[in-house]
Amino acid sequence: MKIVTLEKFVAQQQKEHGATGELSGLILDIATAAKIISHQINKAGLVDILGKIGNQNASGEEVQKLDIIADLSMQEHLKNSGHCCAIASEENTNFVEISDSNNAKYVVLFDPLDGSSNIDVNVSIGTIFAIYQRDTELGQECQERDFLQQGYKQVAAGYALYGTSTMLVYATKNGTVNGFTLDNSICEFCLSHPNMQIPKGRTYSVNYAKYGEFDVKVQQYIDDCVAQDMEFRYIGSMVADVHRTLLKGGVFMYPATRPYPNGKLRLLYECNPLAFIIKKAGGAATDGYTDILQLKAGKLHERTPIFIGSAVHINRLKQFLQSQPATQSI
Ligand code: AHM
Ligand code: MG
Repeated sequence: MKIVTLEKFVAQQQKEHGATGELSGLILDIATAAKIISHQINKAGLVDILGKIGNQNASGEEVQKLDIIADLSMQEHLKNSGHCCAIASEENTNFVEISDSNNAKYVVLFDPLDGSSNIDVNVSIGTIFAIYQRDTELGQECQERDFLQQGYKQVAAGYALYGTSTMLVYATKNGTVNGFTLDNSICEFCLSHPNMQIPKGRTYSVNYAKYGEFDVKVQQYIDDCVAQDMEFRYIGSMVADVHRTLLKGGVFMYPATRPYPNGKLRLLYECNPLAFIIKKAGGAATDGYTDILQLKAGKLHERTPIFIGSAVHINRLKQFLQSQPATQSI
């Protein structure tokens, strides 16, 4: 079988689109960070880097939590990339400008390790990223508005999933969604899922424990999923739940709840990039009323309710939510 490495695939895409190589370079830098994070996650149990900061390893070195290791790894590779002028991480309050890269045209937002409650229990987690062309002029200082762009303006987005195997799934604005599996023996991501398309499917995914905190219309939709004899799955890592949804279809939701009236998940770091991928694969994503990719963030850590999956299921959900004037039960 002919093996297509990520590097080769990216080079082919660059040639086809007559691109400059900057975006290709960024994607390869993110892939390198993902390989390092994957390696750290795989050995986490052995070297005791799970759990809280403050532990020391056998060499007496300070040991950091995996989400900090992931954040530092992404930061380091993007800062050295030369292809982005600023980055914003879900782990940090403010964006970081890359001083010697003022002439680079891209900004990158990322959730270094999504699924934090699953880190210590050996359940799938992942790195999510979104790439935008800056709004400010080349050579100028970056501004917050470079990051607060609507999701449909993403030039590329994707995720690395650290599961039974490590995968990188990404799409560019003009391309399809493609999945690459890490072959640890050669340390390369190899094309394993070309041109991914979301099937209709029959799975619904939600934190059932919060059912009583959802709007009555969301509850009615969930009851309908049960009545339709749909399957239920919930991993508790959005990136893994959305990956399953991409492969198997159905719907993943994190609605507004009483403690989180604007939803829990972050628009810029989690929802936009995953909505970009699902939409490119033929699916849809909404906050219940507005397409996720049309939402305009007012701040870096803005949250939103999200319903994401195959178009058939999202359309049915919207019929439930939009049938009568909204009655907020939360
Ligand atoms: P995180 O970015 O701190 O990991 O939080 C986001 C996670 C999502 O991955 C997941 O879908 C959700 O939070 C799980 O929340 P809950 O435990 O409330 O179901
Ligand atoms: Mg997250």
